[in-house]
Amino acid sequence: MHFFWLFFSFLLLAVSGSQNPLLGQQSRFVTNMLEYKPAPGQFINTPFGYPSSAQSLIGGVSGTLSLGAFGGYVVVGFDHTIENHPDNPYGVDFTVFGNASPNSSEPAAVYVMKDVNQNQWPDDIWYLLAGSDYYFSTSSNPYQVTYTNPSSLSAADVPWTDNFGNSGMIAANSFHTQPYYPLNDSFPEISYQQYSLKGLLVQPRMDSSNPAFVAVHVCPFGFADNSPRNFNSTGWEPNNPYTSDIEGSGGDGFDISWAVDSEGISVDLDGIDFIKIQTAVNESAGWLGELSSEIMGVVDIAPDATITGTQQLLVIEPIFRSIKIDETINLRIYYFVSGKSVENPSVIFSLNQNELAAITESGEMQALKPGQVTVYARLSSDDSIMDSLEISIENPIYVPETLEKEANFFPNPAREFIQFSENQWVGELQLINILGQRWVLKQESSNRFSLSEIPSGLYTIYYQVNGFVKSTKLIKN
Ligand SMILES: [Ca+2]
Ligand SMILES: [Ca+2]
Ligand SMILES: [Ca+2]
Ligand SMILES: [Ca+2]
Repeated sequence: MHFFWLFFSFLLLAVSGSQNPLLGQQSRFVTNMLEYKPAPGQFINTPFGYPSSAQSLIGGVSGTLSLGAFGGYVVVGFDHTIENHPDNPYGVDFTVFGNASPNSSEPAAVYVMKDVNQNQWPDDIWYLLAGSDYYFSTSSNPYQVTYTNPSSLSAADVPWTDNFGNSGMIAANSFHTQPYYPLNDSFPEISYQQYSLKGLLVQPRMDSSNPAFVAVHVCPFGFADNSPRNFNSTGWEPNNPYTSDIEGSGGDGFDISWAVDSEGISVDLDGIDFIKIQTAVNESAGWLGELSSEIMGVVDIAPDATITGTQQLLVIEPIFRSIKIDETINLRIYYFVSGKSVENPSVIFSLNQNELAAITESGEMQALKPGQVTVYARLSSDDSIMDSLEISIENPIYVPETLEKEANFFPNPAREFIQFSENQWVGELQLINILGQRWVLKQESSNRFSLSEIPSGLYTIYYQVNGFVKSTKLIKN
C-alpha cells in the first residue's frame, strides 16, 4: 500500500544515521543482494520496484522495496553466518523490517538457507520459517499463481490464475499509472508473456467493515511486513514474537529454529547464510490496491541472555466470515512453545455472551442469536495463556425493508446490470458476498455496470457516488 512510504522514509533518515552498523568487523545488515523477482504490483516499475530498489536493503534498514503481489520475492546475503545462538532474545536471530502499521499488515513468508557447499551462492536448500499461520487450515503450501502480461503501455489489470483453478486480477488503480507487470528492460529474466510464482499462501486478517479504509490485522508471529516498527527505539533489541506488544525495535523477529522442510518436518540449523522474503497473500484491499509486502532491511541480532519474556502463545484460528443462526463451527486452537506447534493442547473455552451462542468443551460453537460474540480460549494448565476471537452472527438472510429507497441505482433485485442516473459521478463498485468474497464491477457504459459475471445471491455493494462511499444490500437474480 502506498501512503506509508513517504512517512517512513522521512522518519528513517533521522534514525539510521545514529546506529553502529558493525557487529565486530562484520555488518549487522544485508551485504549482498542476490535476487529480486517481484510479482506484478502497483509499485513495480517505480522507484520502489526497480532492480536498483533492491540494492536499498544493503547496509541498513531504511530500504524501500516492494515485492509486489503474491509470490514476489527477494534473496539477500550477509558477510557472515547468522547464528542460531541459544542466548538470542526470545530465540530471535534476526529482525526483518517492513512498513507495517497497526492496521496494515502485508504478511511475507521468510525462508532461510545455509551455504552448505560454501560457494557463497544460494544454491543449497531453502527452509521455510514456519510462522503461526503456516499451521492454519486456510493456508496453502505450496500455492502457485501464474500472471499474464496485459501488454499495455500504462496501468492495466494483470490477470492471474492459481493452482486451484481460481482466477482474478491485480487491479489497476488511479494512484499508479505505470504498467504493473515487470518490464523486460529491468527484468529480462521474467518472461514478458507470463510467469509463475510459488510459495506459502496465508489468509490476511482483513476487516472491510469500513470500505474507506480496509484494515489488515497482524498475524501472531513469523511473517515479515507484519508488525509495526518502534521508531523510538535506539538499539536492536528485537520484538518478542509471542506478544502483541511491540518490544525493543519492533518489526518482525525470526527464530531459525522455526525452520521446516518441504514435508513440514522441523530442521535443526545452527546458522544461516541467505534469507528469502516472499509475499504470502493474494488479496485486494479495495481501492488501496493489492496487498504487496514492502521490505526495508534485515538486522542480525546479538546474543543477550538478560532479555527475557514469554515464549508461549495460544491462537484461535480466525473465522473469515460471519456465521448464521443455527450454524455450528469448529474452532481450531494452536499452542506454540518457542514458536513450535504443540499438538492437541488442553484448553477451556468461554463466551462473553452466553445467549448468543453455545460452545462445547472441544470448541464446537453453535450460533443462537444475531450479534457479535467473543470467544475465549485459555490453556487448562495456565489460564494466563489465552486468546480471544470476535465472531459475528447473522440472520440467515437479511434484506432491509428500505432496499429501494437507500440505493442510488436501479434495479434491485437486478439480473444483467445496475444503472446509476446520469447526473451522478460513480467511482469503483465492489460486491462482497456473505463468505467475504469480492468482485469489482466493470463499467459497461455511462453509469451502467455489468452483473453478467456475478453469481446469483445476496451481496453488500460498496460504491462511490459523487465522492461519498456508500453501501447497501444488492440481490442478484
Ligand atoms: Ca534462535
Ligand atoms: Ca506494507
Ligand atoms: Ca551455496
Ligand atoms: Ca511483541
